[in-house]
Amino acid sequence: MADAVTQTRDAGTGIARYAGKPIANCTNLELFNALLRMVRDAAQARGTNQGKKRLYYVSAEFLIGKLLSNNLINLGLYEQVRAELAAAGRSLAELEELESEPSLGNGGLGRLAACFLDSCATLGLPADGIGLAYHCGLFRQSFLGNKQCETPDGWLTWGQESWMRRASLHQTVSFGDFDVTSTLYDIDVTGYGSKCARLRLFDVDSADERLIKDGIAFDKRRVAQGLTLFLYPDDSDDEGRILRVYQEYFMCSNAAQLILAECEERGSNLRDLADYAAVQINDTHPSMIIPELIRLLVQRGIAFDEARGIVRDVCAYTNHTILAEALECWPKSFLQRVAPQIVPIIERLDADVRKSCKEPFVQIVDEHDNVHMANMDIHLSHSTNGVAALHTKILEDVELAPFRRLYPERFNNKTNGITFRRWCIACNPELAALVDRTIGDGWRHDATQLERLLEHEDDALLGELAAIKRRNKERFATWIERHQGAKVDPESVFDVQSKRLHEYKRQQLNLLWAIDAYLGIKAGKLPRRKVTVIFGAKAAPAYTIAKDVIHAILCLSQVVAADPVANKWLQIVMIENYNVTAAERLIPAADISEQISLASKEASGTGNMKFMLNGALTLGTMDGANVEIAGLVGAGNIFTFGESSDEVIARYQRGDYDPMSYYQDDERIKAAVDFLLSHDMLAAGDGHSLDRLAHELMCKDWFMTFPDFDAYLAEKDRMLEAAEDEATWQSKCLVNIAKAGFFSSDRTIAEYNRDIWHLTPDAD
Ligand code: Z57
Repeated sequence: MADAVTQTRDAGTGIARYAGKPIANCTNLELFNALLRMVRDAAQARGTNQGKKRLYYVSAEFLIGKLLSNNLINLGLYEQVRAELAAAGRSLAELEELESEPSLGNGGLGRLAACFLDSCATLGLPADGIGLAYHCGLFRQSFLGNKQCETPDGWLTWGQESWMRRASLHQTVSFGDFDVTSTLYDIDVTGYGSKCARLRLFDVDSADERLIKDGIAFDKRRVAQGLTLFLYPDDSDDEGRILRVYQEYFMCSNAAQLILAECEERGSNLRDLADYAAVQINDTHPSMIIPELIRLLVQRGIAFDEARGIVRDVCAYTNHTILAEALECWPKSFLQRVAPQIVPIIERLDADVRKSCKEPFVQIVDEHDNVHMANMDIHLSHSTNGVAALHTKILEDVELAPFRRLYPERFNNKTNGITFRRWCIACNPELAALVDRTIGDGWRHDATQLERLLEHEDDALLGELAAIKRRNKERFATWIERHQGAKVDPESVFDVQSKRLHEYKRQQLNLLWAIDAYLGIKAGKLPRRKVTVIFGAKAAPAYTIAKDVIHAILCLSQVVAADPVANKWLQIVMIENYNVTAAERLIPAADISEQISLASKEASGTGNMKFMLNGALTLGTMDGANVEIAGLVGAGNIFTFGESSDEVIARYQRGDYDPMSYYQDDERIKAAVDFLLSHDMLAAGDGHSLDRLAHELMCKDWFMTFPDFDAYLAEKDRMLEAAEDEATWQSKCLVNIAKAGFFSSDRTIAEYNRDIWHLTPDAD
C-alpha cells in the first residue's frame, strides 16, 4: 500500500524516476541531484522566448544566487515537490542547503542583471544575458582575529555543472600576442509561468584551475590560463588591471561574434542589425563591444561610417554610478597590448567627436592617452540611462551635462527594480501566502495590485503581519546560530545594514551610532528595547579603509558582548560571508532598513526595495531610489534625515568641508571617534587599523559622516521610539509592502522595452 502511494506520487513530479529509486531510499545528495536534473529538463522543455529581435544584455556580472527553489517556483513545481518530499519524510529545505551559491557578481549591479533576466523571461521577451563563466565567484569571507579573510569560492566544483549546458559553439578571440578558443555554457533562466531567457557564459578552453592555489593570488602573467578563473581580479596594481581588460575584451569579442552570427542566421543582412538585436551595455565593463562590432562589420564589407551608425542603433548604455573611481578609463597602451585591432577604431571614433565638438569633457581619448569608456558609450549608443530618478537628474544636470546638451533625446531614466519571485515569494513564503489570502494572487503578475492591501487594513491583518515578522526573526536566529554560532534575540529590534562595504554607503556612520548607544547605556541611558544591529558586508580585498571599518565593527561587537550590562540592551552582529543566500534569510527578518549613503552617491540601491517589500521601514537619506520610496509611502511611513544631494554637491564644489571642526565642536562625535582608540577596543583589535580609521574620519571623512551625525542619531531615536507602538508600526509596514509594487523589475523591464529595445513578446 505504502509503495503504491509512493509510486503514484512519484509519477506526479518524477523525482524518484530521476533518482532511479524510491525517495525514501535516497541520500539527500541523490535527491538534490535528481531535482537539479529534473528542473533542468523541465526548464528546457518550456523552451526559450523567441522573436525576430533579441535582447543581448551584456554584463561582467550576473549574481544569480541559488537556483533550485527559484526554478521550482517559476516552473510551478515548488508546492508539489515539497509535499511529495514531505510525504516521504524528507525536507526540501534541507536539500536547498546542499546547493552552493553562484556568486558571479559583487553586489547591486550583478544582482540587478539577474533580476532583469527573470523579468525578461516572465514578460516573454526574447533575451540573453552574456557574461563570463568565472570558475571562482566573489571570494568567500571569513573572520579571523576580528578581520576579514578571503578564500576562493570554487562554486563550480560542487557538482552544479548540471545547470550548465555546454553549447557547441567555439569562437576564437585574438589578443595582441596570442589567441584563445572560447567555450560557451548556457543556463536556462526560468520565468514565472513562462518560457525561458538564457544566461550565456563564456570560458576559455585553456583555463587551468591549478592556478587557483592558496588564496586569491595567482600568476597574473599566465593570461590564457587564468582569464576566467576569478571575478574582478584585484585592480589595485597594473598587472591586475590589465587582466581585467583581457577579461572585458574576451567577453566583448565573444558577444559581438555571437550576436552577428545569430542575427545573420535569423535573416539579418547586418545593415538591418537593429531590427534583430538590442545590446544593453551594463555599466562600462562591456564597452569594448562597440569598437568590436564596428570592426567585425567593416570586416564583412560595410563602410566605417555606416557601421558606426548601425552600432549606434543597436547599442544602449546604462550608467550605475557617479563615483569617479568607478568610471573606467584605460590607458591606450593597455588596449594596444590586449586588443590592438580595436585601437585604430577607437582613435577614429575619437577623431570624429573632436571634429564635431570642441568641448574637451566629451572626448573619448584624453590628453594623457586615457580612453574614457563611458564617453565612448554615450557617443556610440542611442540611449543612456540612469537607474533612479535622482541619479538620472544628477547625470543630466551635473556629471554628464555637456553630453546632455549634445544629445538631449538620448538621456532617460529607468528606476531599478527587483524580482518579486525571489525577493518575496521564495524568501518570505508566509508573507506571500498572506497577500494571496487577502487580495488574491494577481499581484504575482501585476505587482501594482499590492496596493489593494490597504483596503483590507484592520487589526487582524496587522496582527498577522507582526506574527510573520516574528517567525521570520526566529528563523533567522536559528539560521545564524547554525551559520556562525551567533545567538540573537528575536524579541529585540532588528536594525539591518547589508550591502557592500564602501565609504560612501557609510557603514561607519552606523558604527558611530552603535558606539554612541553603547556609551549611553554605560552612562545609564537605556534604550526602550534591546536593539540588534546586524551588518552584512564584504570589503574589496585591497580596500584598506573598508577593511578597517569591518575590523572596528567586529571589535565593537566583542566589546559590547563582553559587557554584562550593555549586552542586555545592545548586540552587534556581522554576518560572515554575506551573499544572496544570507540576504534571503535576513531581509524578511528586518525591522529597520538602513539606507544611509551620502546623498547623491548611491545611484539607486536595490536592497532598499527588498526590505520595503518585506515590511521593514527605511531609515535613510534622500538618495537614490530612497527618494522614490519616500514619495510613494509618504513622509509618515519612512524615516529620513541628512543633507540633501544639492547641499552635498554644493559642499564638494565649495571644497571647504573640515571634519576636524565637527570633531572638536561636537562632544558626541568626539566621544564616539575617541572610543575607537579606547582601551577596550585596542584590547580587542589592531591599533594600526583602528587608528587609521579614526584619522581618516577626523582628517578626511570624504563621505561627510559628521555633518549628518546629529540628524542620524535623532532620527534613529525617533524610529526606535516608534517601534514600541506595535500597531502603528505595522500599519506603516503595510503601507511599505502595498507601495512596493512600483519596484518590481517587471515594471523596469517593461519600460526598457517600451523606450529602448522595442522587442515583441513571445505570445505562446
Ligand atoms: C555596482 O554594484 C553598482 C554600480 C557600479 O558602478 C558598480 Br561597478 C557596481 C550599483 C550601484 O552602486 C547601486 O546604487 C545600484 O542600485 C546598482 O548598481 C544597480 O544599478
